[in-house]
Amino acid sequence: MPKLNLKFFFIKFLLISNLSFRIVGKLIFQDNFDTLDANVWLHESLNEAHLDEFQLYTDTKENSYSEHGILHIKPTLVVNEESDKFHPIRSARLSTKNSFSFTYGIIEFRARIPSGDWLFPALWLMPTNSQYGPWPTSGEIDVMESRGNRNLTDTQGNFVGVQQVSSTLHWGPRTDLDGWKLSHFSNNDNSCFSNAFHTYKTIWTPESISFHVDEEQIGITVPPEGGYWEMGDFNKDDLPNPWSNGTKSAPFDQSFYLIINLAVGGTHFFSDADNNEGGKPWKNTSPNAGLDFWKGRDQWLGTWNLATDDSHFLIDYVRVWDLE
Ligand SMILES: *[C@@H]1O[C@H](CO)[C@@H](O)[C@H](O)[C@H]1NC(C)=O
Ligand SMILES: CC(=O)N[C@H]1CO[C@H](CO)[C@@H](O)[C@@H]1O
Repeated sequence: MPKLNLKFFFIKFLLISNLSFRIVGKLIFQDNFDTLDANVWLHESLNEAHLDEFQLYTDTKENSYSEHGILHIKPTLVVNEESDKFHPIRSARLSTKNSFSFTYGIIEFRARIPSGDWLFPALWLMPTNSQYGPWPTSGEIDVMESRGNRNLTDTQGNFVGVQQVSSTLHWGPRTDLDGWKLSHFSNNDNSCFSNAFHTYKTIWTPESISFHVDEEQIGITVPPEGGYWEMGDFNKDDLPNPWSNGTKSAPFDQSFYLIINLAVGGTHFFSDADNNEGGKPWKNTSPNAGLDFWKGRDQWLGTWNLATDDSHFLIDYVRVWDLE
């Protein structure tokens, strides 16, 4: 839970919820996916930061295409190969890195998440210029992340698969000093986010960043006057403040771009401590997690209904408005 003074939080909340009626400005970006426009969406390939995941990203129509106004990101299997550093899945990651970036605004995606064990869909934003330094110093805004497992529970017994979506900000002066836990919010619904389209919205202003699912606010982060440096209590770490020249919303006072992707597994996002019906075929400490995952496919392949679009990440639209 964010360490916020409650009174301060409520006053801010009232101000901001009031404000949000007035702040919607012009629509500055819209894609309804009548086509998948290669001038807008860059197909990103694997980058170093995601080598631990089990997919490679392609730009082929097999893994991403638009159909009846819906963008499909479809995971496929690589069946004719098996090696230690194996990535057995193909998928897609699309971004507006080369076409559209913005600072502050309202971002709304309408999407249906996929179901199938270990599928990991995400709608998020990354910094265009990483002005404050490498990840996570320049920030990351995760509008929505989820897990495709139908029966995955955490150590407290809460469903953390398709019954849950979460939103997170990543920020910190060093990789091992990421304050994300203070700005992480999840929302559970036992009717499952994979059964229908939902809207995922982020309201990003100089004062706060709030996350909304179907118009309901699931969380808000309001940096104090000392900004994210103060919020993360990083003074004690004896490091220079990388955001000292920024505003109190730094690193979230710079330009960001949109990303839509469907990842699979990996050694960071699925806890070994969680309980999955069917088990988990790899350990996050395994040096060959991708191969372990593939060898254990009897445990998960049956949960991907490959004859239907259940395993596809479906996106109806993306819209961004600036602030008034
Ligand atoms: C802030 O700006 C000053 C003057 O341009 C510069 O010397 C300093 O390195 C900057 N600090 C950071 C953390 O970027
Ligand atoms: C054991 C168990 O709870 N199985 C459930 C897994 O999830 C599906 C879909 O929600 C249910 O139909 C099963 O009963």
